[in-house]
Amino acid sequence: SRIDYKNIVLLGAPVEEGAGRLGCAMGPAALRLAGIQPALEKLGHKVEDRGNLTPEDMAGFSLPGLARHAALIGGWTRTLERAAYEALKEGRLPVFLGGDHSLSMGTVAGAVRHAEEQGRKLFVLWMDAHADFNTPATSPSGNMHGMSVAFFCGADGFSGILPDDRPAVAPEHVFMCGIRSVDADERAELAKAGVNVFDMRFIDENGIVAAMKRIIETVKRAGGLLHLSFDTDFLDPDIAPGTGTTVRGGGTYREAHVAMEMLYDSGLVTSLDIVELNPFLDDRGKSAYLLVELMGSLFGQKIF
Ligand code: 4U7
Ligand code: MN
Ligand code: MN
Ligand code: MN
Repeated sequence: SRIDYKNIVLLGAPVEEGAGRLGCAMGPAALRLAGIQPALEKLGHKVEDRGNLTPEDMAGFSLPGLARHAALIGGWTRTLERAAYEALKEGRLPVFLGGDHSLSMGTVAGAVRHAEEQGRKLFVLWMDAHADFNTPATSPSGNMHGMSVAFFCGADGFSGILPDDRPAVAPEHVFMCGIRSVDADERAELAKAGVNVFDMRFIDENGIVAAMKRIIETVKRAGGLLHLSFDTDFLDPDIAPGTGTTVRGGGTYREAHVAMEMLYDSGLVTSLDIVELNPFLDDRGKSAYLLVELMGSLFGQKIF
């Protein structure tokens, strides 16, 4: 099936228990209130809002090690894996409205199942201050929003959430952009796995355009599909205060926009998460409005 940019579905995933503080469950409502649907429709897309999903019941489930709310996050993962897979199979471009970043455990797992079935490679662009490469064995917090990439790359320690023989994303097909906070054990695992990391220093020295060019070229050459996972805390906290784990020195307004503009021109993005917006911490909708504006650039808004 061919993904149609003009055929977008919005899927709310009001999960917040993967984060250390509550509030992300209000994210889908805030993104809708900030006008995500009309913003995309104005650009000529057909947008269907399918409302919010609910997690499968996994009551009683737990993981060895430190993984808070593993049953609930596991249930969300199963629901989201199927939702992403099915939307892609229908030939639609799913946009997941988060919700904390644990939701990407499911969305990316579903996208990789779909890609494998199509005989295509799935690439992931992870725009985030954090690498989210912890496991229940390495996590300093037990917060599962810091474990998503390890999960969908098939790391040990998550058994029982999805079948053990599920397809995994190859770590060398994961590109991280904006990284500036990595835990000690997490860093070692990340390097061992061979994930591609464009950290803030790389962006300072070479510019975000250089990073984006390399990523886009690699995906194009491989004929791959691209899942974009956009964590609000990729952005500098001065322009996006509405998130629970801010880190200074983040992406600027124009860095974020030009990255989205380049992705639109590439035509590569086939699925998307917008995550970690915490409206309870926001300043009069500032971060929600900015995210919607960035989605405009990702879906074809032109300056000139
Ligand atoms: B986010 C952290 F220890 N690494 O694992 C952890 F610093 O989705 C933060 O990127 C994770 O916002 C942040 O708890 C998860 C911490
Ligand atoms: Mn994240
Ligand atoms: Mn983050
Ligand atoms: Mn966060």
